[in-house]
Amino acid sequence: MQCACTVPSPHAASFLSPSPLLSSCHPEAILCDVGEFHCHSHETCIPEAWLCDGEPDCPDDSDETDHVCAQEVVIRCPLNHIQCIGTKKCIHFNKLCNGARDCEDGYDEGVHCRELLSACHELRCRYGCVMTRNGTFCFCADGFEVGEDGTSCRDHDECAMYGACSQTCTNTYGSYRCSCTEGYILQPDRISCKAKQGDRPVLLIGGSDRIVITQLNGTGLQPLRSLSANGTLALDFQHNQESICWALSTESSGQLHCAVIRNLRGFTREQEIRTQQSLQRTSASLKRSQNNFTVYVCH
Ligand SMILES: [Ca+2]
Ligand SMILES: [Ca+2]
Repeated sequence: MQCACTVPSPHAASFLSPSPLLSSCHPEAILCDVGEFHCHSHETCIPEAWLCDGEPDCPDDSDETDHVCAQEVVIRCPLNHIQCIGTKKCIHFNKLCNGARDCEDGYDEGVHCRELLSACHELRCRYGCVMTRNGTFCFCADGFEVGEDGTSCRDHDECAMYGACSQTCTNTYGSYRCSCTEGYILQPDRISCKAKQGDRPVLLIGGSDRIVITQLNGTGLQPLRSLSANGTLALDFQHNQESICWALSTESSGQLHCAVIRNLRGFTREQEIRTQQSLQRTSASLKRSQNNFTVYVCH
C-alpha cells in the first residue's frame, strides 16, 4: 500500500528532551484488528486500551472525544479501586459501604452492604472484603494483590503496567520505585524524568537525504547519516538505549533501521530489523516502549 499523501520535508523529527513528537501523513483507509479502535479519520488504528486515557493517540483526537468516552464502560482504575458505574470516577475499596456516598448515584452504598456481610465473612479474606452490588471478593493492602486462592495477598508488580514510570521501574515488596537514566533527574512526582539543566534539548530530523541533529533554534545543524533512499518516513529515539530507529519512505515491508547514537555523535552498531508486521504497528510498539513519543507511519 502506498501513502496517499505527500510526505513533507523534513519527514520526521524527534525531540530528545523534552519530548513530544510529531510526524504524520495520511495513508489510504485501513482496516483494524479485533481489540483495536478505528480513529474516525480512518488513518490509524490504536489499541482499545488507549481509549479515553486522557492522552490523544489518534491524529484527529477521536479517541478522547466525549462521544466515544461516554460509551466506554471499562475504565482502568488503579489497584484497589472500583469504577462508579457510568462515570470515569474510581473510588477506593475502603469507600464501599462506609456509610458515605462517594459515587454520585450512590452505587457504593445500599442494602447490599448489610445483606452481603455474612457472605463476606465466609470468604475468610486475609486482609479485607469488598461488597459490591454484583457480589463480594477479597482485596489486599495497597501495593498488594489477591493471590490465586482468592484470599491471600502477594506483592503487586506495578512495573508490569505500562507507564508506571517514565523511564526505569523497579518493583519492590509492597511498592515500586522509579528512576532515570544518566542525564535525567527524577521529578517531584517520583515518576517523571527530566533532562538535567545544562543539557540542552536537541532535535533529530529525518530529512529527504540524511538524518541531522540541530539545536531547537535551528543552529548547530550537523549531519549524522546520509540516506541513499528517498527520505525517512518516521524516526524515534530510545533514551534508555541511546539508540535511534527510522523507517525509509521507500520501504513498505515493515523494515526498520536502528543504530546506537552514543552522546549524540555518529551512528554505531547499525542494523536492519524485520518486524513481520506493518510499519504502523511498529510505530505502536515504539510508543509502548517510549512513553513520550507518538509516531505515525504510513504503510
Ligand atoms: Ca461510600
Ligand atoms: Ca510491588
